[in-house]
Amino acid sequence: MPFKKTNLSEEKTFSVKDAAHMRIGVLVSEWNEEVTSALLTGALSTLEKHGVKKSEIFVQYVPGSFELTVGASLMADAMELDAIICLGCIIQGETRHFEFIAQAVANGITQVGIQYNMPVIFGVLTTDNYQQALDRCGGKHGNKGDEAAVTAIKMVDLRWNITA
Ligand code: DLZ
Repeated sequence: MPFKKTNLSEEKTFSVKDAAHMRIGVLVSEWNEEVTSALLTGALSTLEKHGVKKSEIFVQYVPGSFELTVGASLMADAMELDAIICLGCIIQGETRHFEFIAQAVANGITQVGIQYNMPVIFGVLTTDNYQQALDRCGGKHGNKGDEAAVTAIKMVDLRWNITA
């Protein structure tokens, strides 16, 4: 059943498939570490809540969100994974860095997914300020790490069960 909610942290358990046999990579940007570590906490607890074994979750770090693309490509190449969740936090500043990085990461993650025919999930916050980021990593707007984990499970299920 399609869902209309904008906050997937509240996604009901019954609509997410059992993820017991999934192998999931989680790639975390160290930039804005307070936020990305909270996204990671959310993603890990949601993966485990839906049955992914701790031993089948592989966490790696990259320096900044810009490196998520190559990091995801390296992970996809080196490991037998069913999906990769990319977690990052890009905050609008005075420079145009924000737009360059956000655009590059969105495009890059999409390309890695297509290249490896694997769900590569965009769990990257792109916010105007730090408070908005805090609101989305366990604050009043939920935890987007949870949402990225739910999305990964749903996409692996699609990958495994898609029929012509
Ligand atoms: C350089 C930079 C800036 C200005 N801002 C952010 C940010 O808000 N979030 C983030 O994840 N990374 C940022 N970076 C670092 C870049 O992602 C990248 O690590 C460097 O440009 C080196 O390639």
